[in-house]
Amino acid sequence: MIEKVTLYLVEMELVFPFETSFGVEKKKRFVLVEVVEDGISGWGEAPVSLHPLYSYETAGTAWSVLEKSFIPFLFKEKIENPYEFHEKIKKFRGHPMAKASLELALFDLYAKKNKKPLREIYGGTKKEVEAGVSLGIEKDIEILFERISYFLEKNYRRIKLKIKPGWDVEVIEKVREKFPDIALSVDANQAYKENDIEHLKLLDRFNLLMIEQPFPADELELHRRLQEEIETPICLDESVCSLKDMKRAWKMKAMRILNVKPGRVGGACEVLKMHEFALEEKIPLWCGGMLESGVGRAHNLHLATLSSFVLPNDISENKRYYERDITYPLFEITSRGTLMVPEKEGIGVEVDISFLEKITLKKQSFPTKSFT
Ligand code: OSB
Ligand code: MG
Repeated sequence: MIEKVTLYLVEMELVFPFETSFGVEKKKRFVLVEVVEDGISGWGEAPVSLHPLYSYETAGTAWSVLEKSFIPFLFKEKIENPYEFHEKIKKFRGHPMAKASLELALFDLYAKKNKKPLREIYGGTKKEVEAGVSLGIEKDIEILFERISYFLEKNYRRIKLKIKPGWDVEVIEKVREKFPDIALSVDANQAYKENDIEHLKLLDRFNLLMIEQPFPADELELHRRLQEEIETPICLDESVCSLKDMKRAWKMKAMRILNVKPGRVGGACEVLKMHEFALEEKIPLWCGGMLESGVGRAHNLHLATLSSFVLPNDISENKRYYERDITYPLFEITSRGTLMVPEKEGIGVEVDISFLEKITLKKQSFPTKSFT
């Protein structure tokens, strides 16, 4: 039985500002969850953003529902494992990142108790995972060229560029001139509208691996219309928050590729169901990222070992995100452009508790004395 749950509100500064169609992110503020049983700690992360732009969740909303609803529920129902948690937590609406943080912490603990790496619990088959990098919008194209060159030299297998109206076709044209053969994709984070369809069709000439989430999350029909008119596969991110969403988007041909993030879909159990559907329907998956700390990234790495994850992932070295991370050993890219999946128990990386404490803005353990 779970003895203790601790929440940490953590703030970490990015090595370089990350600009998307939503705006500029300079730091990550997120909630880290630690569950303890028999002296063993399991760790999970709610990869929330500073403002409700990517989704409605923020560090504040995640902390609040964890504190007020999910953690009391876990103790009240005497939940034993992540599978049971997944089934029971469904009765609460929404808040997938908050649910995922607790579920993933339970998965880490469950794997540690079974003395297995998480990859084995999930049935993942890969020992290493293809690393890609997601690059933000820059002040000018020369800086972007430098960034791209830097990550290509480090052997990253795919470069993803953020786009928005005013930073799209011309930029991609210049990038393609300079780097004619690299694996390249773009991500608009919902920045376009119906009357941009003709403009977006111009991206079809650049041999892109995919165009990620050009339209708002609830505009499946616009994605279907664009997909019908272009060869480049459309990949969904924000639009798909469950297996049900995935089935709908696939059946109506609104996507050909899916970016999977455990936080967005409420945890690893949902990812496992989506993996099964992807195998049946031959849908290429890859694991996205939310600029996670080492905890969240380790979880992503284990999930990306599933056989339906066939494309390079948004999983990069710790150093691409943070000068100093909260876990060790660090993930380092191999000469093959991969990250090795830790073989130790659970997530397979240790949390640097003393550094974590230093960057923790707020910490609370449950049950508290006044806990009901
Ligand atoms: O849309 O994939 C996205 C980061 C924050 C929020 C949304 C997205 C991203 C990224 C970064 O693209 C991926 C990473 O963590 O490397
Ligand atoms: Mg995306």
